[in-house]
Amino acid sequence: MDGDTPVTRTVHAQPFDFRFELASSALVIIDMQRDFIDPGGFGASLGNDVSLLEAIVPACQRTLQAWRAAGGLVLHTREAHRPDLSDCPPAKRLRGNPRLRIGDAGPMGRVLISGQPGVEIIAALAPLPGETVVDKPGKGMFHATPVQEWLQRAGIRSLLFMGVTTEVCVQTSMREANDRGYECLVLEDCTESYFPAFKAQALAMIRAQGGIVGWTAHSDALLAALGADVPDTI
Ligand code: C5J
Repeated sequence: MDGDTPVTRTVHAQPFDFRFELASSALVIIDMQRDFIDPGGFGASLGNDVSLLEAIVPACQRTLQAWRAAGGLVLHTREAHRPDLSDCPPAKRLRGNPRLRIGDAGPMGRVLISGQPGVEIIAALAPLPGETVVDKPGKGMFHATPVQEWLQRAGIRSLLFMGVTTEVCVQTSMREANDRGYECLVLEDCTESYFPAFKAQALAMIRAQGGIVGWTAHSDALLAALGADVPDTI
């Protein structure tokens, strides 16, 4: 922890340096769940190349370890609905892939339903006892969840994002957070899309116009700001 005197940390980011204090920051890990990432899950069964998403796991793991070692707060989200689908509007369900919709029986249980194996966070990033896990029925993490109250209670002002997919749940959550006044940084090598061009464009949009939605940075820059060991790529 920062101790009695808050220490301001500086991450070399785009479009300019991102400053935060550990005690008023949370690392938000969006939807790193088995159905999106594991071979043999829902994402793979729809023909997506999940190896793209799997590839960010080591960087996420390293960043999470460094963040935990520094004493930072962690919030995990999962995209998940109630078993009776009462929180899944038809507009969302019916626009999904007709071959496998939310609530259907998929390769890892019912697709995007709380409590099903496919909704579990992958083992490499499993939450520790005491870390908060929020099931969110929307793409954004504030819609129909207690996230805003949780962040306010914890005195959080800055959010650092990892997870999938960049242009859907990560970007939506970040935009919602930005509108609520949080300072948001997305870690470029800790987020991914099934469509690399969408990831590149989402990151470009976030940091455009002087950081219209927030900042982006490589995780090595965060590790350096935390005083953690940085691989020799920076
Ligand atoms: C997430 C999705 N988590 N792409 N969901 O981004 O539908």
